[in-house]
Amino acid sequence: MKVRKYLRGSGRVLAFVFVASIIWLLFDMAALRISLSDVSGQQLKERLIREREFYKKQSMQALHPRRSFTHPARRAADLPGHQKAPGRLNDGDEGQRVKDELRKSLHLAKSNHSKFVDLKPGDAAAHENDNAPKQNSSVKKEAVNLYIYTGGTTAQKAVHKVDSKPNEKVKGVEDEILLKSTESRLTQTTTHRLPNQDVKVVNEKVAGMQVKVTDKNVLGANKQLKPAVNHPAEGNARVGTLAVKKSGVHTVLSLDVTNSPRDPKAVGQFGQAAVVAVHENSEVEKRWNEGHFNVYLSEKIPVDRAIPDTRPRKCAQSLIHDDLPSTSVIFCFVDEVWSTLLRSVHSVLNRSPPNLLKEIILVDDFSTKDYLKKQLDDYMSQFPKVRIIRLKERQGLIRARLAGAAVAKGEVLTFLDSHVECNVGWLEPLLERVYLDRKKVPCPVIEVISDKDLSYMLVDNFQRGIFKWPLVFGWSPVPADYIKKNNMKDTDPIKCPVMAGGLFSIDKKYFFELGSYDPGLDVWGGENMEISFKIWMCGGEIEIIPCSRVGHIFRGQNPYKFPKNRQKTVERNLARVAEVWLDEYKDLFYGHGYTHLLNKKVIDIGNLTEQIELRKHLKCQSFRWYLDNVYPDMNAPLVKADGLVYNRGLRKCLALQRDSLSFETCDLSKQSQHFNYTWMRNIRHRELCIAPQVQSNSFALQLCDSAKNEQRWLHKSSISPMAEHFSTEILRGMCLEGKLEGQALQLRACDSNNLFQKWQFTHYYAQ
Ligand code: LR7
Ligand code: MN
Repeated sequence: MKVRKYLRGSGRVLAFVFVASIIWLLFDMAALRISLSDVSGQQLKERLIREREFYKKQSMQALHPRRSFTHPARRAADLPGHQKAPGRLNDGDEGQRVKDELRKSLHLAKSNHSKFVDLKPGDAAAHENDNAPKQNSSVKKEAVNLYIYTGGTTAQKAVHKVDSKPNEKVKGVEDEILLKSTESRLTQTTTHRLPNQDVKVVNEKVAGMQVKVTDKNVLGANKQLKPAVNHPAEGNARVGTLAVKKSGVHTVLSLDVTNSPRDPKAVGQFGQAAVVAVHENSEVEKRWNEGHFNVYLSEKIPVDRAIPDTRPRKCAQSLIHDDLPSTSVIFCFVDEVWSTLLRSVHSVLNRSPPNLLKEIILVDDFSTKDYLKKQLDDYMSQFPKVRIIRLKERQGLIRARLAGAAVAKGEVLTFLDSHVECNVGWLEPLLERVYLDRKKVPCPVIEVISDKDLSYMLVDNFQRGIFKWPLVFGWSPVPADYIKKNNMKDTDPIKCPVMAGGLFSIDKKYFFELGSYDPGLDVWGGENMEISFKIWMCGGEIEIIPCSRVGHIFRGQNPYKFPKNRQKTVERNLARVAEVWLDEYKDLFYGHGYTHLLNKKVIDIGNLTEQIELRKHLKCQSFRWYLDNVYPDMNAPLVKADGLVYNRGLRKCLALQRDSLSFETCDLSKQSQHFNYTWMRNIRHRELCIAPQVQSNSFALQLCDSAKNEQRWLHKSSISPMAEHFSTEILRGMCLEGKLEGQALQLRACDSNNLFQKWQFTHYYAQ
């Protein structure tokens, strides 16, 4: 009765809640038991496999990124039947129409050429001004200041602007700068008749050479005095200089000085693909190895040929400070081909504002070719700005660059390879960045000059230099979400984790403050990694500047000899870089195929004390900081796998207690069961590593030593039936097998079916 009383009214509700809670609690406990019991046995195995699959997928994605690792422009050109160079002209039908018109007027419509070059609308004015056929032009001499006639940003706009203001002249800031830097000038005004317009080009004589200024966008530009090249957040302020000078700005100079008239029919003119007649093929082949590119064809191309202005459209409107620092351009070379060396030098002389070009230093790294001696001296003697330095023995490009830097008089050093063509307006945007912050190290966009037909190819926008393990340089697109999030324009500087190496400007004082290059690096290779890590980790920045573009001949092979073995030289350089800069991440370098470098008997990487001291002295950040802040999308797990080591046959996990190994019921909470599978392929528990003991067919526990081959075990190195085994590297065919009695491990002949030889880590981070 009493019970019934309590179950009346609200008591009934309370009782119901009470009973329900008890049922719920019982379910919960059952679930808990299930989850506890799955720690050991078959269910753990399944979980491990699931985890492994997940990490396998992740690491496969990392190992085989969708994008190939070649230069973006090469990729475009090499694709069979490729019709359109990527990422340039996206303006739909209108863009296509303008492009067709351009091709017609620029004689670029050759079907084979369209494979490589995709012009953008903004190129129109520059090309027409610069290179238009001269037959309809009337030339008259005028002793006047430099007048710059505006075009526009597209062919269309150019037509309208010129039509509506046919005679307007704008005397820009450019004039003043040019006038400051030149004494006597003779000006010619040339009118080129183009299909719909008259475009005037002013030709000037400066120190005996013709100057053509083909600025497309000067009209009105002087009114908006705001440097357009700047990164949006950075505004106009200079960083790292004591006094912020008040300075005017001018529109970037689209200078192109050349012997006029330029022969429009010349081979390779305007960066076009040049074709060699069939009967000349044997000649091409014969001369190929002189430079590992088409040396024969290169000789036929004018040393001062025009190339298409491939800058993003807005670049021609960029504003540049009037008081930029001057630069020494340094070319190092060894046995460089005559025509390409000259074309490199001419491209700098012809397309750099004279007031900013302090000098060109040619560092001859003990070349063996005769033409690079007196003949080169004689040729260069016509150009007072060119100096030649000859090294008395072969130093390699790193020490050759240092020799150039040591004598340079400019405030900024600009390094270039000796087979390049600097494009219109290439220099000012680089120097502008150094001017804004002396710790910025700007690189031009490196475009591709074909090694086969010497055509000039533009490259994708938004590319940056990166590395993959083991410190292999490559190009990779800036992630799309980053572009979107930062609202990046195609003219904005691109932060670049690693520079390609050959083409960059750097404040001279800053270069030496950073300790320049490690002079212990030999001949070629790795110095780009070294300087990149050094710059980023010690307070600087590397940027790619889309408004500065330089073509480079990419060669299949180095055309010069290495004093020692090429591979060994590069490996040694990289090991020096890894030892000084990578901290604990150097394991990833060695673990990707370079473990042999850890053996001091095999390779002597030289003394690193000075480099390590330098890093301390500069108070540089850690490599971890670099990965987190500069290259966060890099996959860099410190070990290949870790967690429990589960034996499939025993269904138990390996445990290390008081220096002995045993098997226990798997338990993630027990530290004694936690092992790492390292990049050195060690099975490691804290400081101890497992090694085979061959005589007793057993194992030994040793202090880990990354140089010791015997501590290396292959595991998951292939997808063969042996993938889950631990097979010893020093004794192929022998595997670790788990057993319960006596010694926990024995060394047995590998057997793909033996479950006691199959092992699983809890987590896999890399294959
Ligand atoms: O012993 C040498 N002495 C030299 O003076 C070896 C080379 N050199 C000169 C050589 O004549 C050339 O002018 O150094 C320059 C660079 O040598 P390349 O052209 O053989 O090098 P590369 O273009 O194949 O290689 C790239 O990586 C190198 C790694 O050490 C250098 O950093 C190169 O400067 C660099 N080139 C570029 O960055 C251009 C773009 C390539 C890409 C990607
Ligand atoms: Mn090169």
